[in-house]
Amino acid sequence: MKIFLYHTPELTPVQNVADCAIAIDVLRATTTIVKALSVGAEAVQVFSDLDKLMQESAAWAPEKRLRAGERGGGKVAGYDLGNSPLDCTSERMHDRRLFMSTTNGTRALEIVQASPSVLAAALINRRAVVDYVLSQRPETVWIVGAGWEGSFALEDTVCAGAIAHSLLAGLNCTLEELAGNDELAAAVALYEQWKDNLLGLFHLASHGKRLLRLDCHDDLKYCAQTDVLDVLPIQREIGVL
Ligand code: 3SL
Repeated sequence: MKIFLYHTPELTPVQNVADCAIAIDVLRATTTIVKALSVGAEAVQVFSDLDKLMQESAAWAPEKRLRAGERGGGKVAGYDLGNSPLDCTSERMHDRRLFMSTTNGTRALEIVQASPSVLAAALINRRAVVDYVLSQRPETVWIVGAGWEGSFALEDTVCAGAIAHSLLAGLNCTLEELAGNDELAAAVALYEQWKDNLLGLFHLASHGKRLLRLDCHDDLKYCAQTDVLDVLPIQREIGVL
């Protein structure tokens, strides 16, 4: 198995597909997807484009859908939700499809949607993602970080490192054998340095700071937890997890 890490959708080579693609937006889109599914959402359908989301979700009965829209960290006017995992309660989500568009995270999922196997990963479901990869043993795995508007993000990179760190143990192989590119090796080193203080790393991260300015302290704490939900968001049709 070889794992390649691409820090942003823009850096992901779209002319190829990997056997398995893992999209990460720890702050906060993939954390929110995992949380929504854990409390009974029927599915999460992702869109980079808000107009397309509105068109497709209009075909669903209002009591069977929720619309989540985030731009710049805030809720888009007219949507039911923004992008906080803490808003995903079972009362709201149960048996409803979550139609979701965020600034970067849903773009990361879209860029890899042609892969035969597409997963959404965050720290909270790291173990479930690792167990799936270990059970399937794909030859090539791409991890795609959402980043922020084309730039590197610490929180997505450390999550990629957490996944690779756990796969190294599960496969009993060396980093040299597993790493497909330098980015993956650097992500493992980042995780090893910060694994006991992930919240501290989020406070250092530019997107963490952006969310703190928006008073999202509890979101940061929630997103910094590791292996707390046994949920595997996996694409079952294009754009639907
Ligand atoms: O960029 C995104 O997709 C979002 O996750 C950003 S935010 O955490 O909602 O600000």
